[in-house]
Amino acid sequence: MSVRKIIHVDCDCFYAAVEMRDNPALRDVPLAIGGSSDQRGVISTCNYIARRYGIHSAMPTKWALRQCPSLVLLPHSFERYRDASRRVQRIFRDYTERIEPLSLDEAYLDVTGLTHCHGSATLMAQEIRARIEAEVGITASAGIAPNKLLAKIASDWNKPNGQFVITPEEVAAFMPSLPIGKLWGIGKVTAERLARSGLHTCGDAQNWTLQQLMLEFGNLGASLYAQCRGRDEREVKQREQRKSLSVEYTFAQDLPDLETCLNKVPVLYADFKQRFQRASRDTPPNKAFVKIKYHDFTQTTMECSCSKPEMDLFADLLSKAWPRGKKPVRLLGVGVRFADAAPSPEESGTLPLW
Ligand code: TTP
Ligand code: MG
Repeated sequence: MSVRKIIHVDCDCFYAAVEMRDNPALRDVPLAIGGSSDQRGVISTCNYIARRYGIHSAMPTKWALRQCPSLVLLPHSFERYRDASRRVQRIFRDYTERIEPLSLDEAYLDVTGLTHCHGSATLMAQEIRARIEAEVGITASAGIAPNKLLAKIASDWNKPNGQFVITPEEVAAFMPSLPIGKLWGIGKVTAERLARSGLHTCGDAQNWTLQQLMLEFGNLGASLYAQCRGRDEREVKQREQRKSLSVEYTFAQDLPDLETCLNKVPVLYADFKQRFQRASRDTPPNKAFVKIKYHDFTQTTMECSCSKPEMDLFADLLSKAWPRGKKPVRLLGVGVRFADAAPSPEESGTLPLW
């Protein structure tokens, strides 16, 4: 088994958490987000107070209101959920480019070989969760494990606002009591079919040989054989790689000339540098650029080769680029581009720290 370090992060009652953040009075009441009951709506999610009444995702709103008449029901505000999601994803990208988002509020991160937090995936997960709370205003739970299967199971273990680690050494002891329905690709119907054959837990499945499982369940049997032992070789599949990192400011009042533009470089650079220091741990950039948007919305960018972006370089680029328009400026940006956004994880000679 290849030794990976995977973190699965899943925000707690995501839509409801965004609503509670934006209106703290909602924190103390049963709250659900979903379609209204007169239009045959269903509940998308609800806060943990509402869950005590048995309310859950995909439940018809009508039933939910019957079960909890004091339920506060809100319509969706997808723009705010997407914004929160983008901000969470940005935090992930400060750690690794190897990110596989599963939905707005959930992603796998492959942190194998990263040196941040002394290489401890546990500490990275803790830091990521703390930052999500501080910077986005919602909480998240995390699972840390040698593969995607176990990381996802683990993130549910101490929900909400918790995390759980399964080290490679703990896998063998963890699996036998795990209900088979927790495995990847086993829905309710399949779990019932397995139960009819006496397979309730992963331990039950471990007593079957590969041949027996395949004979009885075909390809599913082969997958079961590996999964019930906690094996999963699926890679974290990146959907997108960061190609650039930049900060842009739109100014309340247009900057009339080059000198005023140059005066803004230190504050832009300070902001950029902070993000850059967090983000570029495993990828050096190959270009630096400035972007200028003039008051009439025409724009220009100028770039140069660079692996260590310094403030003077941006000031220099700006001085060369501004005369192209020689007009008041409404927006300035500074940033870098990456040629190869995702290098393979470094080989580590030391024992992995969990
Ligand atoms: P989940 O992560 O499944 O649920 P959750 O974040 O609300 O709660 P928790 O993780 O703490 O158990 O889904 C994320 C969001 O996706 C959820 O906030 C709303 C939306 N969603 C639906 O719209 N319909 C659904 O059936 C589910 C499960 C989720
Ligand atoms: Mg969630």
